[in-house]
Amino acid sequence: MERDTKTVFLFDVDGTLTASRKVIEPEMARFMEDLKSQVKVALVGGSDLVKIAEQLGGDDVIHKFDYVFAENGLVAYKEGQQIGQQNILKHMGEEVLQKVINFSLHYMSQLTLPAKRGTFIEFRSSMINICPVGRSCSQAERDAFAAYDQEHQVREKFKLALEKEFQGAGLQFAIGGQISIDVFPEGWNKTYCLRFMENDVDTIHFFGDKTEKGGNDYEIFADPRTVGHSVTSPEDTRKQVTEVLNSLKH
Ligand code: M1P
Repeated sequence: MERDTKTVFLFDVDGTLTASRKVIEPEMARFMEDLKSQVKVALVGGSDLVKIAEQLGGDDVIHKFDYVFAENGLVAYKEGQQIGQQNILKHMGEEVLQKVINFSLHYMSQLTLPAKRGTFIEFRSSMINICPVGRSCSQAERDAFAAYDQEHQVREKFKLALEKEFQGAGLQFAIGGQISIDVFPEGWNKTYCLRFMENDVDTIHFFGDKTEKGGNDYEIFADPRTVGHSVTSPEDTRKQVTEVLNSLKH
């Protein structure tokens, strides 16, 4: 089949192309290479570009995909060239951001968890990532927090407290991965990246695992500009992509 450049397959990273924060499996990497010979392929992750590159084959990641959108697309690359960069500090101002950071540090200081390590707040170019266990935790501590969180809804309760405290402040709070909450201005969710593709292609197929309300794939999955596909694992992604490809050939 001739490459269909009017169709893009857009993928979330964690839980969709890779296991959470893990490196892409060789089989999945080969599958994506083959897919790129048939349609355009794109990535959209909540993580920053450094983390996305770690998971998807190093600095070359911006050349392996037609589009790479880090931090929900607030940091955007097309065909290896940077085409967008936003700044939360300029957008929200120091005062609001400090209130969020102070409130979060205070809230987290009252939590007792299986483990607490370091880097409870990570300041990124377009979002703040808040992490009760601390981003410097080990893989075992990450897994222990994830299990504890499932049982005790630590992040869900924290997110509700943030939403109550910052009602009307123009901020959005999203549970993306396993151990943290992303904070960004309203509208800076994954739908932000669509502006960079919608004039280039006719159809955007989106594949993500956190597509339920409150998950960080929800808005883009439900957006009228995409055809949304909810997946449960990288294996399920391959299965669903193959089904969509087959339907395009008929
Ligand atoms: O899946 C995307 C998320 O990946 C990480 O989440 P966690 O460390 O909680 O598993 C973070 O980079 C987060 O910002 C991002 O949304």
